[in-house]
Amino acid sequence: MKVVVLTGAGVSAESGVPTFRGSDGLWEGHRVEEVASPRGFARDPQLVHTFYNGRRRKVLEVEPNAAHRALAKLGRARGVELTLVTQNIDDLHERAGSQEVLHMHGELLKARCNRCGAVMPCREDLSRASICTACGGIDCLRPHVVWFGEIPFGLDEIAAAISSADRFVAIGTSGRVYPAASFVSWARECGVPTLELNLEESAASGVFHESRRGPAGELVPAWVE
Ligand code: BJW
Repeated sequence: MKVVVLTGAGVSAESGVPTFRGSDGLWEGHRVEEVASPRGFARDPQLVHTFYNGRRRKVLEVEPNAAHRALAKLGRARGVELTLVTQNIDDLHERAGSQEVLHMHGELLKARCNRCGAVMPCREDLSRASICTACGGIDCLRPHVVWFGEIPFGLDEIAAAISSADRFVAIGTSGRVYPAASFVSWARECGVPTLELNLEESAASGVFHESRRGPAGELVPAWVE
């Protein structure tokens, strides 16, 4: 059975990682779009570094939860071919034991050089003074993440996996950010049954064949069993 799972911020919420569009969707008075866009980075790189440095420190403090563990178990289940796509930039799926996680919006624990294109591990704070370990350039590193207006990673692979899937499941995502928000429609167009697991109704709930409401830490293990 081929299963495609798309996860969003809600899957890491019970680990203590804040979602984007929670109560006010703001970070210290800035809209997410201001700090997660190439224009925002060009305007105020240090502000953007500070945003990601804080999130990197937070992610290094937290642990995977029952939802991450249940998805890792699903990936090991006999007869299941799982494509795990996450919009999350944390590494909690990997730390729970999932392998080959497709990080369509990038990874917080990596940096990328704007000058030579190298991608490198990054567990420390980034700043304008950080030096690229590949080319030696200064003030050329950025978080290895996908900002608004940039093309997400792995879209061809994701589209192929959805088109041949037996089931598509979206967990803890608001359905407000494209193209991930369109995956459920892509699945339906291919005749794939679709399931949503979310604490609340999302912008895409109406498109799914079935929606279940509750915390991912409860819903995902119950679904995987
Ligand atoms: C729980 C829970 C619990 C809580 N248990 N559930 C106009 C119309 C249509 C599209 C556009 C438009 N204008 C611009 C666009 C495109 C734009 C876009 O979508 N904008 C929208 C805002 C309208 N998209 C892009 O620019 C993308 N690129 C693109 O389109 O390229 C062009 C192209 C693509 C493909 C083909 C051809 C051309 C890039 C988008 C990049 C998004 N980047 C971010 C930042 C990444 C780095 C970082 O993390 O900082 O990605 S933004 C942010 O949102 C982050 C997330 O991955 C993403 C999605 O958020 P998510 O995961 O859904 O979180 P929340 O907070 O929104 O929701 C949490 C959910 O969890 C809620 O539903 C809760 O109920 C639930 N929940 N606790 C279960 N315990």
